[in-house]
Amino acid sequence: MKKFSIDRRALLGGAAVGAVALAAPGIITARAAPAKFVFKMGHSLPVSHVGNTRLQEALTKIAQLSDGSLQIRLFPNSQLGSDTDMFSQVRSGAMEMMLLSGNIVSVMRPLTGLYNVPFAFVDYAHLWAAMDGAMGDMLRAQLDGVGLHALDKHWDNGFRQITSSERTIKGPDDLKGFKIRVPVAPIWISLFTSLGASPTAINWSELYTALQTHLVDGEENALPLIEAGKLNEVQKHVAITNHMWDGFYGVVNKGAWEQLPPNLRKLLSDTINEAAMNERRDIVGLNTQAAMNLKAAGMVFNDADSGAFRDALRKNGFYAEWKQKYGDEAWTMLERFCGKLG
Ligand code: X2X
Repeated sequence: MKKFSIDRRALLGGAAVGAVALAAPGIITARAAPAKFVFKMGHSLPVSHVGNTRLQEALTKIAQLSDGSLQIRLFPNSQLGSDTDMFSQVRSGAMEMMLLSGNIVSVMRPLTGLYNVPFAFVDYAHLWAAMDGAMGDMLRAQLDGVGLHALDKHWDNGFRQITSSERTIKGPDDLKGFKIRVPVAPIWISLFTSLGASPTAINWSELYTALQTHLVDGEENALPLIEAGKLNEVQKHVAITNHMWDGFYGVVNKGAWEQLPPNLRKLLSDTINEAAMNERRDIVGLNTQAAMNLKAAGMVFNDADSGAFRDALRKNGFYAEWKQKYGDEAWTMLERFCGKLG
């Protein structure tokens, strides 16, 4: 009988190969290669974003270290659909893994976006203490309820800034009537409505076009993503507000996770968590670099009065409303890491 062998290079090159080899009848013997797992992983970040490059590195490493047993094909840039579409695919098992923003999953499990409370976190030291500690554990446990296994280390999207085509935004008054795109998440709509703006929820994958056609006049995102998404082509001003931090959960469909033997689970978690830690470091440096690049590309930056925004939110009852929505236990947990809000 013809000896069954696996060409490792072929395996690394094409995810379908493993599946084909397994499916070929009558050639699996006791000495055959181990079972193959071929997963799909999606996210909405542009190909050039460091979240994508760090993830691709990790997935290549997983394929190599598992000798081709676990191959995860990466689909960046919303190739498999918008964040909202991918969220339902990873829950159903149509794809196995995703970098999932808290804002997307907060529609079903509000607590997962607890870190999005505006002006809660002012620096990374407090933020990572929360996300790598008891608060992060509390939030990750929520994902179990939507059929997902959450990896331990959150990925950094960054502190968010407001961009606009025409307005210079310095304080709350400048937001009056401002047509701003926000992610599909209740707390964003509530935030900008309470400040007198006119928010529209749109997925990231539709954002460039929404700005280009002036469906909206502005948006808010972290500088590295503003740059990678080339939003400078359709926006002029950047107001440094740091109004909110945002990140991504690394998630695996629970059924797919449970299918994996313990050694592959460990390899997957360790490698992707390590990549997340590298990506966090990259983002810090990129924040400065992206500001320089965006200025060189013609964007005009101004500092905004974060204190004035925060005062406005205190006065208009925003914090009181969200404290009630999240509940005392979650709010106390948040304040344990970021200090008294509201
Ligand atoms: O949709 C956005 O703005 C993004 C990509 O930054 C997220 O938070 C999902």
